Amino acid sequence: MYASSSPVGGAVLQTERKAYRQEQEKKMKTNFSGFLGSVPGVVFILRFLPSNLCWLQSVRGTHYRVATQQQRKTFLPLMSSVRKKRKLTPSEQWRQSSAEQQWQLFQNSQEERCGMSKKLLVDVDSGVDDAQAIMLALGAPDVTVLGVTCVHGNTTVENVCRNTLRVLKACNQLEIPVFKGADKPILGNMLDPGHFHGQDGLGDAPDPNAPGLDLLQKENAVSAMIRIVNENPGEVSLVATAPLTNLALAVRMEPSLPSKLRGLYIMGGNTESRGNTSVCGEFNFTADPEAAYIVLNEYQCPTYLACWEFTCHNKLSWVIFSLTFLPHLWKMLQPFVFFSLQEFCDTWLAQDSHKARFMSQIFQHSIEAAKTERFQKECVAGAGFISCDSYAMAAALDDSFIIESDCYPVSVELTGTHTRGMMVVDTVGFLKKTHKAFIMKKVDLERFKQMMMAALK
Ligand SMILES: [Ca+2]
Repeated sequence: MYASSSPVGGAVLQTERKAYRQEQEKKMKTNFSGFLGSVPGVVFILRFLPSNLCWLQSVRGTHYRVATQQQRKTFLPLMSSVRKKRKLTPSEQWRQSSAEQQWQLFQNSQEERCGMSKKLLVDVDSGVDDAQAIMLALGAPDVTVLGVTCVHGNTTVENVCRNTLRVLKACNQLEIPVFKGADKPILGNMLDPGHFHGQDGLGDAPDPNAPGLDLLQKENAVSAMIRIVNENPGEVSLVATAPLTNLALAVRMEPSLPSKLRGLYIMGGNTESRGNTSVCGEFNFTADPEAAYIVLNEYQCPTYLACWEFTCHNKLSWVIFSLTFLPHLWKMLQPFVFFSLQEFCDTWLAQDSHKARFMSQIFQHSIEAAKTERFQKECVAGAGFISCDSYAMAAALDDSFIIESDCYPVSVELTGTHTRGMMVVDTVGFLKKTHKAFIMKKVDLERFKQMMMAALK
């Protein structure tokens, strides 16, 4: 019997997360080989590595930090003086005060460097909603984006690279490495993405001062993905908001890659056969069904899916079209409108910041496209502000974001005339798969709004 929705699904989610972390901790602990001491309040264990480095482990948490031998020499005298509770001479007091400051600086620098921060690797086909997802990550505290890998999808992979660099520039984070990946799906040709995000994928609002492609890394996206995960085993959350070609190629090159991930967060697929690209196909899966099949079957790590219908059901409020067509009337009526009718998207874009102005510029095309009959038909639960990719990102950023999820084995239809690319949810167990994915059902929308607002501050 498979777990269905919460509270069962939520409990399974928590249990599997806990088990996965415990397993990762166990793996880390096996690398240690020594024991040193403790200070009151928080217990620390220092264990030495053969490479003349030592690991500092907070026993109460799950975070591991690295200290050099030189840094160890700095805080070891402090630890011993703190433990000896005798009256200190003025000279010793001065030395202890100095040591305490050094200790605090050491702690802060370690936490900043590799302690509390979540490590993300993002695979995109930017894409205005990819831009929104990237900005969500860059606006979140304690998050390190280790790199952005680009793939075909909403536009050509060259445009995707260009757009991604523009987003990073708007956020003043051009130091984040960007890698170019696959320019077409594993089989067949690139799907026509339509024009929801504009011809260039970023709202057809060009920037004459946009960063050039010379800023791209020389390394290919697929090998970069493998390298970055190998350098941070058990720590990287991989967020995929595009056709899954890069991820599929990566796991074929490095089959152990999924076992080294902290988690995989995907925007893609559908649960009710509702298509936004073909009759039954969601765009990211339909753009490369073989890649989606490989990823859903070979990534055995904790996997979280933000599917098309879910994003529609959890839309945010739009502008009030009928009234914004009449700005003078809207201005007169606004003071008398209940506060609850204030639309999120308006408030979001009206923030006085460079990021908000950038988003207003690139988002205008999508706002207009959303008024079309075609898009209205695509939406499952009526029109609204659906930032699809941001839901997968939010789940990766905040472990408490998902309130309710289904937990089932999933796969992808590869051969149907009308159903190629459709996600398959095995609610009974016909596929005999042991790995199950968490399919998001209910999320903390208030938290989502806060994260979105912070992204444009
Ligand atoms: Ca995307």
